[in-house]
Amino acid sequence: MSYKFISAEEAAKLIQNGDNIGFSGFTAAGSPKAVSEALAKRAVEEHQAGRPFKVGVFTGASTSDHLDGALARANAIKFRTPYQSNKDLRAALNKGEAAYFDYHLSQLAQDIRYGFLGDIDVAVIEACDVTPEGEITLTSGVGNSPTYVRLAKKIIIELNSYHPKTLRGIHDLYEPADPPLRREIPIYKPSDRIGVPTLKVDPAKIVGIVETHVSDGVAPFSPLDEVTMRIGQNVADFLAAEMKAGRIPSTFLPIQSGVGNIANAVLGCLGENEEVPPFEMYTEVIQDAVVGLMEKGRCKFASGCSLTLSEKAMQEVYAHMDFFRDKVVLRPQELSNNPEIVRRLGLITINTAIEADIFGNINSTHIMGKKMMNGIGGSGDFTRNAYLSIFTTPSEAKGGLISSIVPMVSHLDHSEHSVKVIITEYGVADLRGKSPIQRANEIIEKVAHPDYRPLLRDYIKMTQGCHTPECLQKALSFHIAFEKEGDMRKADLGTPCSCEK
Ligand code: 0RQ
Repeated sequence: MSYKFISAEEAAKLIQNGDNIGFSGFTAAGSPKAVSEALAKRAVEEHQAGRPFKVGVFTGASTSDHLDGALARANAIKFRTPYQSNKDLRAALNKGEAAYFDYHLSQLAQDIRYGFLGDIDVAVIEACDVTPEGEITLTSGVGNSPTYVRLAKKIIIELNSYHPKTLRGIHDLYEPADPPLRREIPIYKPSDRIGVPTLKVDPAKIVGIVETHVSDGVAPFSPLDEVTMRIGQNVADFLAAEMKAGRIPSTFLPIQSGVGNIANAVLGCLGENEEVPPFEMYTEVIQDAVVGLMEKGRCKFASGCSLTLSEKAMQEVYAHMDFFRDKVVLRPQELSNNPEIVRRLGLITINTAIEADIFGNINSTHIMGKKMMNGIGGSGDFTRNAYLSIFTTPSEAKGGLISSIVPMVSHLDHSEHSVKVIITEYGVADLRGKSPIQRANEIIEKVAHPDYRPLLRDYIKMTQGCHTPECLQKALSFHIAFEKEGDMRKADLGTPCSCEK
C-alpha cells in the first residue's frame, strides 16, 4: 500500500466539527504536534466564518502546547480527558470554555471500549516509522494508542523524524480482553514483555501521513531548592529505614514516582542513598533522573508509558540506544498504571499532593476546592493499589500564606484509607495502623509547618470524644481565611464544637 503524504493543513481538513479524536502519546512525549496546530488554525478560521468548530479530545495524559495550548486558545475543545497541565487549557476549563473530565489514566482505554464515552472518529498518531503493511512504530510515549487506532474510523500519522527508527523494540503493546473474557495480565516483574513492538492497522484506514521534525520540547528541571532537596532526602531515608526494619524486602521493590521537581529530587536522593540497593521502576513517566541513575547502575530497569525527557537527556538515550534498549520498556497506560499489576508487583508509590488534611485525605487536583490544577493523572491508579503509598508536599505554599496541611481537604482525590505515609521537608508522618486522632497528632507534629501547628492543635481540641474530631463549622476555616484575608494563619476557630449531634 502506498500512503498519501499530506500537509498538516490538509490533515486538519479531514477532521470535522464534532469529531472525537484520539491523540497518541503521554505528556509531551509522543503527542502529535503539527496536526493539532493546524486543527487549531482551522477552528479559528471556521469561527471567523461564523461556523461552529469544536472537537472531543482524548489523549494519554497531558500533552504539549502544540496540542492543548493551541486547541484551547482556538476555543476548539468540545471535551477534554483524561489529564492536562497546560496553562491556557487550565484557564479555559476553569472558565467553563472547555468541558474537562478528569479520569484515572489506567481506565480511559477500557471505558472507551465499553462505549461509555462515545466513538473515536479519528486517531492522530505520532510515529517514527510506518510500513506499507500498516505496521506503526510509536515514538517516546504510548498513551492509549493501541485502543485509539483500533477503534478509529480513520488514522492520520505524524511521521516525526526527530525520533529515530531504532526506537523499534522499545514498546510493548498489549490490549487486555474486555470482561467477561479478561484474564490475568501476565506481567510478573517490571521487565516482562507480553505484547508486540508495533501497532498493526489496516493500511486503508491511514488517510494521510504528515511529515515533521519536532522535539517533544520537555523543559529541563530547575535547580533543586532546599525544601525539595529535604523532601527527597526524607523519602530516601524513610525507605532505607523501612528496608532495614524488614518491611521492604532486601532486594527492594519497584518504584513509581510522579512528575515534577519533587519526584525528580526523590529519585536522585534514592539513587545516592547507598543503603538502598539498585532498584527497578514500574511507573508512568520516565523522567531525566532515571537516565543518570541507569548510567550509574543505580536503576536497573524502568517500565513506563513515556520517556518524558529534556532535550539533553533524550539525546543521551537516543545516542546510546544499545545501552538503554534492554533497560527500558514503554507500555500503554492501561498496563503501566494497571491496578492488578501495581498490587502484584508491590509498588512503592510516590506522588505529590496539593494539600493533605490531618486525617490523611489528599487533594491532588483542586486549588481551594474549585479551580482545577492538572488532574488526578495516575496518582489514584497507583495509590489505591500500592504496597506502600507515599505523598509528598512542601509544608506550605505561596510563601507561607497557605498551609498544605489543613483540617479538611477542600477536594478529595485519595482517601485516608489509601494513604500510608505523608512526607514534607519537616519529616515523615507514618499513618499505618493509626486511628484518626493518632494520625492527626502524627501529621501535625511531624510534617505540618511549625507556624501552623498551634492552629491545627487547637482544631483537634475543639471536638473531643468523637471517632474523627472534625468540626463541620470550622473544617474549612483555613481556606475561608485565605479567601477573605489572603492568609490561612488568620483562620478563626471560634468556640468548641459538639460531638453529640
Ligand atoms: O503554584 O504554579 O503558581 O507557582 O500549585 O505546585 O509545588 O510547584 O508542585 O509542580 O510538583 O505540582 C500536585 C499539582 C504538584 C502535581 C501537583 C501551588 C504552588 C504552585 C504547583 P504556581 P508545586 P508541582 C504522575 C502522577 C496530580 C497527578 C499525579 C499533580 C502550583 O504533582 O498534578 O500525581 N499531581 N500524577 O504554589 C494553593 C495549595 C497549594 C498550591 C501548591 N495547597 N493551595 N496552591 N500550590 N500547593 C503524573 C501523571 O499522571 C502524568
